[in-house]
Amino acid sequence: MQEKILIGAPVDSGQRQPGCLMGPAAYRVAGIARALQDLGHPVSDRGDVAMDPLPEVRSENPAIDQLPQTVAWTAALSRAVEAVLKDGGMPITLGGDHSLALGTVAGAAKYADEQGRPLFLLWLDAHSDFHTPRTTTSGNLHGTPVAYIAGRDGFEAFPAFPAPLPAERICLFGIRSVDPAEHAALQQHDIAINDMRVLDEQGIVAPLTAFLNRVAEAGGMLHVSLDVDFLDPSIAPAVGTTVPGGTTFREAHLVMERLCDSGLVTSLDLVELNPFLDERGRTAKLMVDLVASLMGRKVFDRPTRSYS
Ligand code: 6HN
Ligand code: MN
Ligand code: MN
Ligand code: MN
Repeated sequence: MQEKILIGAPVDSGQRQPGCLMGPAAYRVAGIARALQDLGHPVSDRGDVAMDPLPEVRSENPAIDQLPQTVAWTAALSRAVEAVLKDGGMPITLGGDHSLALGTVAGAAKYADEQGRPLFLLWLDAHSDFHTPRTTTSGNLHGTPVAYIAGRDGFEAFPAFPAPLPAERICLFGIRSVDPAEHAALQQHDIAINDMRVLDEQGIVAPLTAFLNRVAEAGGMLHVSLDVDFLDPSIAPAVGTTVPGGTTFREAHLVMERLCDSGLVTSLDLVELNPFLDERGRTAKLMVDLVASLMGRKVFDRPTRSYS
């Protein structure tokens, strides 16, 4: 089986609430390596990535927080993810706030480009993260990676994104909090937005299957970015940006089970876990269990016999 390679990304420059830098340690304590090994996967842990030296960059937007740090993380994490893919492994980045995806997806995009394969992105999140450094009012750069990946203007301080993903290769899933500037920009793009209403009305399976079929038909690589706040706060309290009305325990597991069956996932981010806000590690443990579902843990091999 393909090696699963853990990359610690103690990033917390993308938002202002301290604690995300403890995320990688919490995943290790919650037993992520062991959970994968128990499923038969070879696992190696490359330890925590270090930030690059701080570049001299600035933004015209006075609200922006910690731009040099975020640019420095972007460069370092892009290299780390690309290196794992080149080694034939599947990178699992343990965050760290969501600004780390500026780097991880850039690394995956660079590798996909070299392979001549299209990269697709599944964004599991309460938020659309479609601000640019120019439009963000909070100044928190964790709200920007999808815009960077889609090639929006405003990221001049960052390394150029290898080959921006066209809208039809991006799928937002679980969305229920979109700022006005993001909303306006999303209306100009054809990005699939499976907000919570879509999931309530159609369920998880139909919209997810439609996207996965596109990935499969294109022979694509698939990067999955899982934000803790994709989950309902009642089951996943350890995140600084909780939004009510998130996915349930079973909905989230079903997404992971379907992703597992598809065999399409080539890289994964686990982001926004803030262990300082957790209750006895329950959110960290849930995230590890979701990864286990994605990697093949199931009660029964399908099809199961059901009784009616
Ligand atoms: N996340 N739209 C809000 C902002 O501050 O720009 C929230 C961003 C949340 C970021 O989900 O990773
Ligand atoms: Mn911080
Ligand atoms: Mn996010
Ligand atoms: Mn979010």
